Amino acid sequence: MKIFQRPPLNDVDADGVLAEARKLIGRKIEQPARRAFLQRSLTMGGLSLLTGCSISDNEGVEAALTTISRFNDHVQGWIFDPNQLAPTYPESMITRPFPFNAYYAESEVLQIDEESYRLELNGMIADKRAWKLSELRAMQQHDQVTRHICVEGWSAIGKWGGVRFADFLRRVGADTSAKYIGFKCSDDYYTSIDMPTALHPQTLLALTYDGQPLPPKYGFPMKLRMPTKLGYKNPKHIKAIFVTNTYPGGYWEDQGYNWFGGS
Ligand SMILES: Nc1nc2c(c(=O)[nH]1)N[C@H]1C(S)=C(S)[C@@H](COP(=O)(O)O)O[C@H]1N2
Ligand SMILES: [Mo]
Repeated sequence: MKIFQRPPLNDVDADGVLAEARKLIGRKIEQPARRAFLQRSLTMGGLSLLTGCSISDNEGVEAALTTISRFNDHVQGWIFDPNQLAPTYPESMITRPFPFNAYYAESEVLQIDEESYRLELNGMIADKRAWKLSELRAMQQHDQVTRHICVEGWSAIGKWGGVRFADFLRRVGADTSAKYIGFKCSDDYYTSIDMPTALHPQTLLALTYDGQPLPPKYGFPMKLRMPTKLGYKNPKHIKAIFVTNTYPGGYWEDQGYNWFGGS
């Protein structure tokens, strides 16, 4: 499991790092509420958590800034803008092999049984009947080739296919005036997202990777794929989805990662 240390503030040029971060991240933050939120959350520890880098030495500061600059170059054009679509790419640009990441090693990836699997629904949803995988496969499927960005400093292009999450939410009668959608995963990971992102046309309940059923390491039987959000916001091995007005947090979010984590 990865643990990010909070460095002592006097070891680093805190003002310099924060000024740079605000310049890079802050530029796209138009809404006053979000600006206030980021100003509150972008503390020194928060910066190291956001970047996943130790900033207790010069090398760490360099790495943190490189990560933020990379965000600036590749991401800032769209990831912090809720009104834009994330870019899509030709299949020739797919990263092979696509990286695996989780809070544990690849050898510990769960093997979920397809026959007994049921997707559970809870909270502000009219029809809470559990779903079989075959029923989800019978809904209209969409494919997209998008970039996944992990705060550990890598990004990769992949192809995911599945049901538009907005279609699914409407089908089950989710209350789309609610604030949050929460996800519980079979590996005890958990996260939550805002309703506008849940309804975003590129948000997919992904059942396939590169045209094949989602392999275990990429989250079988399903993951939520959001090209407008950072990697840790994309839950794999989803076992339950709930709609709520009570802030559900998340595995990394509860350890200081930015909750919004994207557009
Ligand atoms: N269930 C679950 N989902 C998860 C994680 C996890 O540990 N467990 N890690 C997150 C992080 S930090 C990343 S970068 C991506 C990695 O997805 P990949 O293995 O398809 O690259 O999954 C995200 N979703
Ligand atoms: Mo990640």
